[in-house]
Amino acid sequence: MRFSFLSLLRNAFSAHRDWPEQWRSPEPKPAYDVVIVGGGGHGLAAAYFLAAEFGIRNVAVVERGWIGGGNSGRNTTIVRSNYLLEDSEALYDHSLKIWENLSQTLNYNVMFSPRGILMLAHGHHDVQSFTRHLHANRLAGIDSEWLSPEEARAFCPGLNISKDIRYPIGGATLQRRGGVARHDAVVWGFARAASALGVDILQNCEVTGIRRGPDGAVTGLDTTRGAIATRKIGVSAAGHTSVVLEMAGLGRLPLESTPLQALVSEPLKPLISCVVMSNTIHAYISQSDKGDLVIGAGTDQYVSYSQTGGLQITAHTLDAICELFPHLRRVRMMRNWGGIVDNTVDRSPILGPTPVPGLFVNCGWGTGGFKATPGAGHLLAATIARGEAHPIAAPFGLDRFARGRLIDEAAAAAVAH
Ligand code: FAD
Ligand code: PYC
Repeated sequence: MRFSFLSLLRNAFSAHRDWPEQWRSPEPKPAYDVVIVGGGGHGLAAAYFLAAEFGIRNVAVVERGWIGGGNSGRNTTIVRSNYLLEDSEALYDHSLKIWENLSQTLNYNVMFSPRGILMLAHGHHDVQSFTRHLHANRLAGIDSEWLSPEEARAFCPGLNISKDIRYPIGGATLQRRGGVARHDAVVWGFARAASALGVDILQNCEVTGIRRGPDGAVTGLDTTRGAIATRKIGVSAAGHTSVVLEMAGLGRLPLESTPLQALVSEPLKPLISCVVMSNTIHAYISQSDKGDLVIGAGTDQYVSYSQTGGLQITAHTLDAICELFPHLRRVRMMRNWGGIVDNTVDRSPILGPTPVPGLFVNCGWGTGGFKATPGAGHLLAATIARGEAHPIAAPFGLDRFARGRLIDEAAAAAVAH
């Protein structure tokens, strides 16, 4: 069923009660050509592109809970591509270009809103580091502008540019093509489009084991809904990736899983029309279309699988937000939550084949993988279909840790670290 003006009108006459289910919920088949572990945005996008672009439709996505119940449904939805190094610029801009037409591609409104990302520089060191990013971005053809404090305030009215605060603003970079999207809609849009192409989405289906044959190659998976045979597995399990890959005997991965928190306020009239991020004081804010202020914090500084996190982290973030936007001091917060993010030492993802034949991985997106959802899914699909890393993904292989060829994006990703 395609969404169109006519179908919306027709369904309006039955108070929208007659829409068919958006994706199928089949029983698992005994075997698939490819199984994707993890029904977040990345896993569903990979399954969609396998079917849509590479003609591989006998695919299952196995999700231990419900689709989008992990970080895909818990993040603050910031989308941008203003990273420092060429490999990362190519990776994140590949994704941003897909975002720009994603609603049309999926025939599903993912509410991508390129409202501009303002990244605040506090102090001399920040100004130097941000201008270095800006020049690197422009050399790579990625849009970035420098704004003085006054220009930043004109772009984002209400921003406190007083010199008398703890971290005065020395300027800001602006990526106009960056913005936000509706996280649930991204998950649902990919699920619906993948299911329509024949992909089986298996919820409440936890992977408990990965089977390998005498030659070491994968032969299938054990799940809480039975065994599934397959020769190709793509793992896109975010904070649980190391746990899943250990099932294939891959040993310890260079990943640390930590909680990352966010919170939302009561709904307000339109107040903040762009996204504002401050790496230095670990705070970022935007306003959802419902009117809630969406606020994010830094990671909790300990390894944990708790999806809550420590209250002192959010208190610290609210201190920063109140300093940047003093008129928000009396706004009430409605709820906060956490997700488990998988951080690598260089704050860049891991995407590619593994030493186990037939086993592919997409992880390590840490605090910054929402923006990469369509791009990472596309690159994982291409890598699985061809059996070797897509050229854009190639620098991000697991082997870079052994070779010492790290892609250090700590500064570009640092808002939440
Ligand atoms: P997930 O959505 O977590 O999906 C992984 C899935 O794997 C989960 O649904 C999980 O249940 C499933 N799984 C795990 N183990 C198993 C198993 N054994 N069997 C079957 N299934 C399993 N990124 C940005 O770019 N911008 C932001 O503004 C941003 N803000 C963030 C704010 C917060 C609070 C958090 C927590 C993260 C934020 N991120 C942001 C990061 C971003 O959310 C993630 O990098 C991204 O969503 C990862 O998507 P995913 O599909 O890989 O993971
Ligand atoms: O990667 O842009 C980002 C981000 C913002 C908030 C959390 N991650």
